[in-house]
Amino acid sequence: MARLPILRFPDPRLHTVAQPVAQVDARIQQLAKDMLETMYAAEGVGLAATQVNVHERVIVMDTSEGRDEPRVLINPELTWTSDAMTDEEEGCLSVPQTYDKVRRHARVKVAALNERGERYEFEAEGLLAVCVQHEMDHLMGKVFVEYLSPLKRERIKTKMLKKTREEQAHGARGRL
Ligand code: K2U
Ligand code: ZN
Repeated sequence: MARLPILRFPDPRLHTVAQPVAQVDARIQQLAKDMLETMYAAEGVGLAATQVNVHERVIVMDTSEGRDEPRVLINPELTWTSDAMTDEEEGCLSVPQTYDKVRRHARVKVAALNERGERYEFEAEGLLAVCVQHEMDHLMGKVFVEYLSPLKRERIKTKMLKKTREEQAHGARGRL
C-alpha cells in the first residue's frame, strides 16, 4: 500500500480527460488500494485517479459513517439522473480549505466495474450522489471551482498558488 501525492489546483494535469481502463488487472487493483489509502489519510470521502496523476477511469469512495465501506468504481457511467437538483457545499482534496455550493442532480444511477472486473449498478442520493458526480467530473478533467464565478475561481487560484509556494519554501528550509 502507498499514499499517493494529490495534484493541487491549478495544476494543468487536473484537466486531463481520463481514458477507459482496458483490463482490470493487478496494476489497477493496486492503484485502487493506494487510492483508498490516500483518500482515508486525507480524510476525503472520494478520490479520482486524475487527482493522483493517473489518467484512467478509476474512482474510490467511502461516504459511510464508520469509514469502513470502500467503493471502487472502474469505468463508471451515470445511467440515469434525476430532474431534481440540489445545491450542496463541496470541498476537494485538490483545492484544500475551499468550500462552495455546487448544483448537482439529487439522485443518480451508476454502473461500473468493481475491483474484480464485475459489472454492478447502484442508485445514489445525498452525499453519495454528490460525491460520485464530483469524482466523475474529475475523470472528465473538471474541478468543482469551474462551477463558480470567474472572480471566485481567480481568488481560489491565487490562494492555492500562494499556499503551494509557502509549502515549497517551508520544505526547502526544512532541508537546509
Ligand atoms: O474528489 C475529491 O476531492 C474528494 C472530495 C469529494 C467530495 C466533494 C464534495 C462533496 C462530497 C465529496 C472530498 O471528499 S472533499 C472533503 C469532504 C469530506 C466530507 C464531505 C464533503 C467533503
Ligand atoms: Zn475533488
